[in-house]
Amino acid sequence: MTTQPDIDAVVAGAGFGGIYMCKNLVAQGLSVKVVEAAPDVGGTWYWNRYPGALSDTRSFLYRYSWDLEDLREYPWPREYLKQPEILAYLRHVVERHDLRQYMQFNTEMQGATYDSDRNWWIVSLSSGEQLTARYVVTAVGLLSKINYPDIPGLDSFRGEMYHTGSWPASYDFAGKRVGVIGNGSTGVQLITALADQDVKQLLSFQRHPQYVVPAGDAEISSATREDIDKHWEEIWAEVKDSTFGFGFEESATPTFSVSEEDRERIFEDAWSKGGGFYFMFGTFCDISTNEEANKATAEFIRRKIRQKVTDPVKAEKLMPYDWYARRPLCDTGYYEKFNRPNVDVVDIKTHPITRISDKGIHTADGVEYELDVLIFATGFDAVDGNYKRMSIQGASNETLQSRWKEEPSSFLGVSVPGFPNLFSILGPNSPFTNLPPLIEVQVEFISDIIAHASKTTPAGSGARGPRIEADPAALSDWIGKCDELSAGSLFRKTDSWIFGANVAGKKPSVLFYFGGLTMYRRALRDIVQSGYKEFSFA
Ligand code: FAD
Ligand code: NA7
Repeated sequence: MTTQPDIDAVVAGAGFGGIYMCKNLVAQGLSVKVVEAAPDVGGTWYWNRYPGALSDTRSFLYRYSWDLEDLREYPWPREYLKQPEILAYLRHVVERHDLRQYMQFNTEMQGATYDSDRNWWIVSLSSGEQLTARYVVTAVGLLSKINYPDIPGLDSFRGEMYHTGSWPASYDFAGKRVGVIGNGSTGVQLITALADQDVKQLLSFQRHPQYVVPAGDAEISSATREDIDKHWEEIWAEVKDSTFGFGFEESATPTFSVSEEDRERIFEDAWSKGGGFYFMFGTFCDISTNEEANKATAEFIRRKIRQKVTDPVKAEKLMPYDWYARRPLCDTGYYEKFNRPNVDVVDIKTHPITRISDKGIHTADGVEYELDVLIFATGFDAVDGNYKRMSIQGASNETLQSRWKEEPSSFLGVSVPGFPNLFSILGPNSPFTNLPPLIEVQVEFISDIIAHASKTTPAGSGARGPRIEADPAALSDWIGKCDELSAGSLFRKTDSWIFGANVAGKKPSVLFYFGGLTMYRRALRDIVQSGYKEFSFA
């Protein structure tokens, strides 16, 4: 009987997570195969090539922290990175560390079955191959499985139709009537960019208006760059010791502890400095938890919208009145684009879309909007979306998909009891933060636990290798913590992908840990220092 699997580890996904996971496991001496559904590396940034696609984490923090020489040398000319720049950066990392040799593209992991007798996973790939692997790491992304709304008549549209999360290599909208459904982070970026292209008409079909603050994008001066280059170690230490990892100190000041005058000044300062997370969490500490604080902040933003949009009818349509409690957004001139005569907003909350015809969109007030191009900026089946496409069968023959049907959950976002030697990056109940530093923390935790298990497996029992499994009680505790930490948040009262409340038929649940990066890292450190007592190493 064969006693060794074909390979030590299969990693699914070649975005930020999969690339670093591959690098670390190879460095530990493991044999690794990364399988990626796309034709190349990049993950999110391979697929989301829509015009205006931008990271809204500042450039210096949307990268890996572990290569100091590269941090000092790699160029980033502006405060924010555009999609092609992030894709180029990830390709550069893969080339620099010679990781492409471990990667197989155009290949999806379709499923995996745990073989308890041999303690390995039998991994099925879309290429038709089956591989046995001691470890499987899913780095399949949390904003990756695209969400297409199920609107009657969708297939009858005769114009061009696109989803932002699967954008074509080339397009030409000059002189065309373009409709965009969706105005989340993606829709805001896309609309801002398309308005500058020579489109005949641009209509935003908008259900909920959003609160959008300026990003504060600008060129990076050589003095700023030099200063950052001198202080990388301190910068990363501070980032990893913060709540959101966005490079600012979260405010500890309650909104109503200052005078109205001071409040206005603090908001104005943040508005001119820019940044979505900064505006929500760097100004005051209770905007996402205190209803009155939230209302005061929302009113400030509405005043700004009124000032920016000259047509009062358009301005009113763009004005949000629900909680300011979705992922904070920032822009590079979104509202101003609606001052153009060929850019308008259609309020589909008041008059919902009834159907799509061969010519365009019909709304409940009987209007037909004729379009040449229809774009869905309708987001993602977040966090567990990509897992629904796979069948992962664990130690007791139960599948992860059936376990997660009611409520996707995982211990620390990385491990699920009953699924030994399977690890996820950004799995359910991961912290809600800037993601590259979090991905690093999770990758390093996974690498370390694998190294620890290999060291502690007694000689002679090595043929079956280590079997690492999270304790069910530890998972229950973690779910309880996630529930508790989000209980007072207005985010939880507001429908969005953060609580799985954006996809028809998906049951909303607590998908994130709201304790922040520093508390999360502390929790991981305690686990490591206790000798991983929340895990069994059978
Ligand atoms: P991804 O980059 O999503 O990569 C997952 C990969 O797995 C994909 O390439 C996919 O093809 C592949 N895959 C999926 N299923 C399978 C399978 N079964 N088999 C093989 N391969 C599979 N985060 C921030 O922190 N800051 C930002 O400013 C920010 N901006 C964003 C803007 C946009 C438009 C989007 C969509 C996301 C943004 N994010 C941002 C989130 C972003 O997804 C993460 O920052 C990061 O890219 C996640 O990396 P990842 O490797 O975990 O997953
Ligand atoms: P989001 O933030 O989920 O936004 C999706 C948008 O699409 C939002 O405006 C939705 O309206 C709209 N939507 C979704 N389904 C429909 C239907 N059926 N009809 C009309 N409108 C619809 O996704 P994004 O891609 O913008 O951003 C996701 C994250 O990626 C972002 O936070 C960054 O982290 C990167 P709604 O507001 O729900 O009424």
